[in-house]
Amino acid sequence: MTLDAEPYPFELLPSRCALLIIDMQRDFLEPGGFGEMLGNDVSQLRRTIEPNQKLLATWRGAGLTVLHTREGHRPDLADLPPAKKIRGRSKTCIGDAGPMGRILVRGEAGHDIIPELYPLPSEPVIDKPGKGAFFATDLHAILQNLGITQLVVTGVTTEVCVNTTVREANDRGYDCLVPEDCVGSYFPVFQEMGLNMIKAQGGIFGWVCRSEAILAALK
Ligand code: TIU
Repeated sequence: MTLDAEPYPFELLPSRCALLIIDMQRDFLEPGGFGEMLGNDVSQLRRTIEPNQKLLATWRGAGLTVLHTREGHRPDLADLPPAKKIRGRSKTCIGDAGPMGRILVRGEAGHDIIPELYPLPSEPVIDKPGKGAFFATDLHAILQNLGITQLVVTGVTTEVCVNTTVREANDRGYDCLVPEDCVGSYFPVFQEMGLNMIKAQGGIFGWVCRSEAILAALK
């Protein structure tokens, strides 16, 4: 299956390709969460919900592999680096009480995935303490066990957790395809540059496409 993509067409191998949805969590997408606490406009991310829903439904319908990630920490915060905790000099920080429970703490309402994209029980959920999905997680082992060599990476935010994960995946030998309408940034200029950085220099980190190209290929 050949898909329209930049910098050149992407050869999709469905049985070897997983959909990896990054951090579509209430803390990042809903008012009152961690994202808004950092001073961000969450409405910038919400436009990605509908395209992700369509892609997820089609991907599930084709019987292909889906994985989800969540950024967050143990309730005892033992995996929270002090540098991450104090960065930003905010009055409220990770682990403190917020409007949706303790901010970015596993098990709290704000840490969970938004209902629109909620994982099925059969879909692995990777809890990650960092921005990249490979750092301090079992993601690489799970992908290897499944025979996955390609990733369609979606979610938020484009320049932070999506870019970090794509770079980590690329160094581990995965081909990454990023549908631009399914990733979002709080900052329009970072959205554009975050995608440019992936596809520049002959696809130095991977490919960028529209989700319609993937939907068309799977039909
Ligand atoms: N702040 C920001 O843009 N992102 C994060 O903190 N985490 C993710 O991107 N998931």
